[in-house]
Amino acid sequence: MAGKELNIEELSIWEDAKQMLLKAKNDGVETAWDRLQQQAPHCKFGESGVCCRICTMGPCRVSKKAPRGVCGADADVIVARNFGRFIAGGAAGHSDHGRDCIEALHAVAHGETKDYTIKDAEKLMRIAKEVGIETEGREPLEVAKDLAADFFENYGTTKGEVSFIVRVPEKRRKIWDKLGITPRGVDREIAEMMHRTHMGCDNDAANTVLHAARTSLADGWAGSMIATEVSDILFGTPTPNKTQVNLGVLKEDHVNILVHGHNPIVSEKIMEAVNDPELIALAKEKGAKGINLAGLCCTGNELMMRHGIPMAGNHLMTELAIVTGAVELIVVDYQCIMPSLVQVGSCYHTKMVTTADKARFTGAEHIKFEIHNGMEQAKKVVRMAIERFPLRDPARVKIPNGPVEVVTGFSNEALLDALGGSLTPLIDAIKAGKIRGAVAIVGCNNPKYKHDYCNLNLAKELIKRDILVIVTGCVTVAAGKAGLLVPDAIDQAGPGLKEICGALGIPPVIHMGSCVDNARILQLCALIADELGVDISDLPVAASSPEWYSEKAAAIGTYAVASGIYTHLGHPPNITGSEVVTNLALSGLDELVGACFLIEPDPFKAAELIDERIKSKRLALGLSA
Ligand code: XCC
Ligand code: SF4
Repeated sequence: MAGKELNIEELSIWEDAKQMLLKAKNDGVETAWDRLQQQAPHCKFGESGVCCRICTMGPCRVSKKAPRGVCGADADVIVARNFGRFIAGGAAGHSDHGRDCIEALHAVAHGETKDYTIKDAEKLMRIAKEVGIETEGREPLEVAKDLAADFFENYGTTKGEVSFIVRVPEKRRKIWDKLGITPRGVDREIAEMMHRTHMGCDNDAANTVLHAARTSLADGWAGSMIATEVSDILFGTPTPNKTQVNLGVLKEDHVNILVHGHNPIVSEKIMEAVNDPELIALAKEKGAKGINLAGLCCTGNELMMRHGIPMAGNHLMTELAIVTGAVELIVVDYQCIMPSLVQVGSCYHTKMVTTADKARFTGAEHIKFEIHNGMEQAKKVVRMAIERFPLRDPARVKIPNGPVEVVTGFSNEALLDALGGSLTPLIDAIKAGKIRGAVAIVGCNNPKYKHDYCNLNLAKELIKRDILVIVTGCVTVAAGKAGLLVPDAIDQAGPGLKEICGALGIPPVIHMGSCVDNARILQLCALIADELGVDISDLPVAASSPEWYSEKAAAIGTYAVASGIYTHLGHPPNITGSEVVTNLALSGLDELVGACFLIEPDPFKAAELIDERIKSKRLALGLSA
């Protein structure tokens, strides 16, 4: 191992993380923080986006001395192409997840599975109607067939534009049409991005960036939005419920199973299987008091939103959860799953199980989940976990104590309910300046930051300023661990936000779900804009991903900006090698789509700058600052 000894105090703000980092060190377990040190300093060409590997005349790394690649591409073209493919990767991740949800809906509608059903028929009918499907006097399953077919079409090109374009405010649609960035089909935009960035195609950086915007919009307003809506139809629309977060949710005397990944299709069945009386009896036979299920990352968010399953941690806690020595099995589907989990697991008795053919891990056991066998496979996985309980070494178990309470489950439907059925109370509070604006803090962890320092401090600073905070993805756990996801947290909010949230009995930081559920926030912004008769870019709102790491997070940030939402990132994507692309991101897009990116690693400064933006939007609407 290279480099100097890591100072654990500096790595995370959390007690549970620090305890496990110390234990990892003593147990000889390597973590992401160790490997980051081995990788540093990072390659400057890669970091600034000027390394091109798109053909074998290269690879080319451009510099002052050699300003063009072999084909003649300059830094702007190379950076734009790399960025375009980065966005395509993220959009593909969310959207392919959405496709898996449609396949499940299709199978249910056509009677091809008994393992999945429609849990929210009311929502099914509502969504079908919204996208123009006849619902009058029809059976839900018949409507579901048509809805699945319609959603499948969103991936191709048959329709010219994606179905949820109906949700986009009129003014926004005009901007997209004028720029030629109205998303047509999910797969089409992604494939076109791959085509454009092949050698010898789109060699105009700004033009490539605009298609990146279009690709990201196909993610936000189709791939992710479909994933969210279909998941609600199949598994229920979330309503507020209470649960707990941090590593303390693991139980020393129980079989502990972790679900990790993104799509609720696997985790929902695991949740049912851990409640199977036969399996619970088997767990007791093996000496455990019962079976305990906890979530990680976005699949954890999905289960927490809908069912109040506790969350053990976010992205940087995934390795550390295994270091407790108390996890019998971790079952994953796809995305954000560190390959290192296999190695960490092998240092203890922890089994890793993969479930998707598109995400296999060497060294893990593969139990393939299909729509027709989800329940059977889930029981197999849970049984396997139980069998491993006797292999646990009690001497190597350490579970940090003191899980923290959270309130979760704020779908837009639930939020409307909490508001008494209409957006009016929220809009009135915004107009009166009691809630000055809203900011969605979303996304990941990244070991380049002190774990959750920026996620948490930005949330705290914003609520102090009477700005409502919405969280999804890995930021959820940060807010939750700090006690911000409970109604009592209004004590940390400014007077206006305190008054409104207090009256409604909701926390000042609202949990809206997983990363695909950022589509809920898009929809909410569109509803508010429509209600006020303005564009999304006129609203006193912003988005932020302080500690982001993934291609998916970049796609989210880009669709937020293209939808008119000013977006803060803690650090830039790998684009700084191009002036054209950097200037577009930081200001040029503001003129084109009414929003741009802000880059600021310091959460306190970021809060200040976001607040400035909200002030200017409020003043432009004729409201008090
Ligand atoms: Fe992944 Fe979605 Fe990021 Fe967390 S927030 S690290 S993308 S799990 Ni989506
Ligand atoms: Fe080099 Fe051009 Fe090939 Fe990229 S596409 S590797 S810049 S020759």
